[in-house]
Amino acid sequence: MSERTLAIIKPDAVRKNAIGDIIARYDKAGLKPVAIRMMQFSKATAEGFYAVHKARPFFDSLCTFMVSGPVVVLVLQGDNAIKKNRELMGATDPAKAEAGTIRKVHGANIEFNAVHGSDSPETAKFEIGYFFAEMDVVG
Ligand code: IDP
Ligand code: MG
Repeated sequence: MSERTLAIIKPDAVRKNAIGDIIARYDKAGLKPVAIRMMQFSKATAEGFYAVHKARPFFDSLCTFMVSGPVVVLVLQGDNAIKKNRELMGATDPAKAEAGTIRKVHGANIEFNAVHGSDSPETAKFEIGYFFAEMDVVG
């Protein structure tokens, strides 16, 4: 079933000039970009996006990281896009991620882990709507 997911190339990956490599991995996996936006998060943008993690001990640090430089926000479309992107990303902690996954290749640690990906249809809907209007998405 074709579906959409939200991906973010985080500030650490943008800083190390990995945008092209990461988008090429989406392409090869059949995850077609249907919207792309480069932006600098404000604190409020980061806190709203990660509101579900508000009670976690790493919340403030995570939000500080996410505003530390520009990010690339994408909507990816394809068969089982949500699960497929989670597999392509690898585990949250790069040390535990499978070889060849984006986080294994580009992540430094459990916080600076290169990419975000929606984890369910409900979060994908919220996250896509957080950054894009329907008219911003093609295909
Ligand atoms: P996910 O990105 O694999 O879905 P989540 O548990 O949703 O992982 O956490 C969101 C983000 O918060 C992670 O991608 C990572 O950047 C950061 N994070 C998660 N767990 C920790 C932690 O234990 N310490 C520091 N940062 C964390
Ligand atoms: Mg998550």
